[in-house]
Amino acid sequence: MTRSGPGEPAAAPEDSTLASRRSFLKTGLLGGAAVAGGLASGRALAAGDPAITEIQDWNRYPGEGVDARPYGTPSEFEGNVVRRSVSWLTADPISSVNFTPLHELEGIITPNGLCFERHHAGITIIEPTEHRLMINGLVDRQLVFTMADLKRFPRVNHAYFLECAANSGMEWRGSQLNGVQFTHGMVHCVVYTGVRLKDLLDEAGIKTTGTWLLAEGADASAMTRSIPMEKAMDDCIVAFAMNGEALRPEQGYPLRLVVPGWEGNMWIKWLRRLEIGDKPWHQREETSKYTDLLADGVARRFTWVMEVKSVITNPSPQAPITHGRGRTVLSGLAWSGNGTIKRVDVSIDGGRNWHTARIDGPSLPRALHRFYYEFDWDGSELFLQSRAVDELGFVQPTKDELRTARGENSIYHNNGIQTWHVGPDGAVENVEIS
Ligand SMILES: Nc1nc2c(c(=O)[nH]1)N[C@H]1C(S)=C(S)[C@@H](COP(=O)(O)O)O[C@H]1N2
Ligand SMILES: [Mo]
Repeated sequence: MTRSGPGEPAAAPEDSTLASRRSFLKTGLLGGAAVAGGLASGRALAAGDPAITEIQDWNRYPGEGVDARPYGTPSEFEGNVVRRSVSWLTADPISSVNFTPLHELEGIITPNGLCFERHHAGITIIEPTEHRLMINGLVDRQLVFTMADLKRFPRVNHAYFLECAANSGMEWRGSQLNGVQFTHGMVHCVVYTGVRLKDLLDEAGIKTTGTWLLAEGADASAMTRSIPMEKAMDDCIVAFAMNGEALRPEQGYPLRLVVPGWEGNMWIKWLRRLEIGDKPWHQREETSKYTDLLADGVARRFTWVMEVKSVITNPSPQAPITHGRGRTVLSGLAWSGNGTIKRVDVSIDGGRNWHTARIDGPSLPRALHRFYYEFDWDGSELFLQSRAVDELGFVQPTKDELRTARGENSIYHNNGIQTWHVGPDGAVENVEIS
């Protein structure tokens, strides 16, 4: 390395450095922040670094005016920050999935354009003025709402994670996909705006025999799931906005069901109908799919809650350590369908020693939590793991513990501890050691 990294002591500025600094001051272009960065926490102010000693084009010419992008898009230099799919996973993109680039994101909120997509019959395009939500079945009054009708109910705002029950499903029997985007990217966390499902159900008047609700989508898959009335009356939202703007077409525009903490499949997109009944409907998505085949051949059904889980997003296979030894920031995400995350532990030696990570940012129930662990990397190989504990005291299990409890046949509901191997060169690989 020619310049000292952040983990190494900053060298005293040499005379030549001071000289170039003085000439910079003369031109009147020196940013105060650059000096502070160079002397305090950054690399030593190096002579002859044209990135700081030369005036760049962006410093010389004015840029585009306002309205160059009426709907703003990310910097052209962030073009690699995209959803990605795995081509061999599904036969056709209309019934497929892509993945959130977790290793490229900060904080707890997923930008709308990066929320993973899971469709069973493609992205349905709905004209909002023609969209209707119907409530029928065991109710006093069968009702139909337009979007305008719905927006006259009191609104609520909540940040919630959505995790597909199949997230990490490919990893049940061993490590397989080399990237946190692919092993854990079927999760996103969004601030939803909508109306309480309870308010709509109260308006219809649920009969005392009405103990189950069937939610149905307006897409060609007519996705349908049974939801127990206690959950429907508790915290479910009929949402029309995400992160402050209308739902994206991929996420169910103009209306989707939000079922906090429960598996993503129940969050019906393009929501068109709510039927009230006295028993579950046993639809395809709650029998053939989204059930857990146990070791004895029995399929466990209705495992709705997404249990406590975490993963280190950086470093990870798509985000290796490139700065060499010294000061290193480890970052990750934790979440639980049971509420908030109480603690996250991090190990850099494959679970022998654990350190309490620092949770930073809002700690909201059933939302993603961001954690950090800062350490000095000595350049030796590491086995990185994270283990979350939720507010009910549930501890994220190892994959061996999961397989002992549930056998080898499962796909869904894998909340096991993930291990990343870091080599001396900083390259990261998906491995399994426990
Ligand atoms: N109408 C409808 N709703 C749906 C689906 C669908 O294909 N059609 N897919 C479900 C599944 S399996 C998941 S994991 C989530 C994915 O939500 P997202 O695409 O917003 O990430 O939507 C659920 N709701
Ligand atoms: Mo899903």
